Amino acid sequence: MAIRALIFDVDGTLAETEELHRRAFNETFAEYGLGWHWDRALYGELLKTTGGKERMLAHIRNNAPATRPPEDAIPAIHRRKTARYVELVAEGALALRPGIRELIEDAHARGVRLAVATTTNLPNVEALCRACFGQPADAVFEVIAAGDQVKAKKPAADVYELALARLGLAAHDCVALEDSLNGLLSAKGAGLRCIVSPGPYTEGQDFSLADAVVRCFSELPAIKALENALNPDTKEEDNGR
Ligand code: XBP
Ligand code: MG
Repeated sequence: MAIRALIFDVDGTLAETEELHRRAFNETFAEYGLGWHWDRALYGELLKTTGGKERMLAHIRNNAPATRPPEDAIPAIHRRKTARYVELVAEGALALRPGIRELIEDAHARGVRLAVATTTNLPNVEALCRACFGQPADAVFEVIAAGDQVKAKKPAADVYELALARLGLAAHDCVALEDSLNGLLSAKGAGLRCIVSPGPYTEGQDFSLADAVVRCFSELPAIKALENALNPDTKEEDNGR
């Protein structure tokens, strides 16, 4: 089945962003005097909850921190965190994961359409594209399904279903690229083939539902390589090139 579109996850897939998100969260918590500090271990746990606002609520409900802002203050705190994250991204703190740029360029060259399906929000996607591609997000991706545009975040299928609807394509025409179990479940829930490349926070999760798992996206620098990864039995014999 020819691939008509690639649908990329953002955090952990386009770039390893979670350490920068964690820094933006912690700096914002300090600004608000919450006395919260999410270290790597705690953040790794909290990442099981997708969405920054939902993650803060999960921290309050599951870890009962000494200081608990009223739940209706969470959106404002998250807006401040987003503003801080956008500043950090604009300072050049992020790099695309190896292979992502080459794959996107090859897709553009071959007329394979490009979309995003992410839990993070639009300002964060825009900041990453400007910093890492030197272009606005809509110059790189035809469709961007993000954050609060859907009621249920990953692992629910909503955000991938939204991307498919906006592309006007069926799931079998597209391939999702992900880094996490939540993302994989979301893509599979929408009926998509999904290739996973785990990152530092998602290593060791159960990717048995993935159509392919690669150590690094640099193994997929072109559409042909991606097709081979999805159909290993039909892989063209390598004629020694
Ligand atoms: C990963 C997420 C996001 C980010 C933080 O999104 O779950 O919540 O961790 O971004 P993706 P926000 O689907 O791209 O892997 O604070 O904007 O939610
Ligand atoms: Mg991700």
